[in-house]
Amino acid sequence: MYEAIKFEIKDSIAYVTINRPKAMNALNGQVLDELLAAFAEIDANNDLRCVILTGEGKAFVAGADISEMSKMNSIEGRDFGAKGHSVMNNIENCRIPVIAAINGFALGGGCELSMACDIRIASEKAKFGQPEVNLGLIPGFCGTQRLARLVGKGMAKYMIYTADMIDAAEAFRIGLVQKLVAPEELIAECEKIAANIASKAPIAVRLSKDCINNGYNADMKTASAYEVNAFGVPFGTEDMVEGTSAFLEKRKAEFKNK
Ligand code: CO8
Repeated sequence: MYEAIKFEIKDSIAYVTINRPKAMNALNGQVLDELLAAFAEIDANNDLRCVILTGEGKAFVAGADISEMSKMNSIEGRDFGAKGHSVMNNIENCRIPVIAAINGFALGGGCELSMACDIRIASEKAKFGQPEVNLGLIPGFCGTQRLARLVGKGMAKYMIYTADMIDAAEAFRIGLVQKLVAPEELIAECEKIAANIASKAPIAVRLSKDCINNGYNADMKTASAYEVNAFGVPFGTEDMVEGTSAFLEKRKAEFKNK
């Protein structure tokens, strides 16, 4: 069913791997369609707890497919941009956390894809950049917005106007990635983080994600009201009873997503 991506489930973790290594995993229409399908499957599967998104070979994703874009007119370009936005929004709003395991180049649409994920863990060999102005384009998968929100307006403008590539250490320094690891340890480290998240109360993780995503762009009063309401939701759930009882009984909680 999937050709341009690989989609696997092990235990409660979904693995999505962009699989066009000969084209540096460039995002063409087919990859975007398959990502939409995979994340719809993930959202419909109540047994999953975390997603690891990575790229096959030496790139995470080296951007949108330049060859495909070079033939588009402005309406097709707009439609392609809209599809990219749907993918990024579906990942950002996925019911469960999504970890980007950044194994190599994360450029243009690839950097934007990583920014739609909840957490970015990078190989020490990864490279980041928004090189669109080199091509007469602008970041079109919401990079102008997400990059500025993640690293601040000044650094986002510097990266986008100059198109300079930055290395993994610099990406870590500016807060674009949360952790750097040796290349051979990347997936194992992401699995460790995913397993840790999977051991927590799923409803609480989901509500926390909701609050951060929905509150981040709202004013403090609205965001605070959102959190107050979300805080009330888990009261009385089986998992809240289990979590609080386990603490009081000095044992490890076993959550059921109920
Ligand atoms: N699209 C299509 N093909 C690509 C892309 C890409 N983004 N990146 C690499 N490839 C292909 C190359 O053409 C090459 O193909 P072939 O073997 O057939 O010649 C193959 O992948 C291997 O690439 P290189 O030989 O260039 O490998 P290097 O190791 O020398 O260099 C780089 C790797 C640095 C990653 C280099 O390939 C590169 O600079 N790639 C382009 C990076 C780039 O400019 N990305 C931004 C693209 S624009 C974008 O992402 C816009 C997002 C928003 C879209 C909104 C739509 C409206």
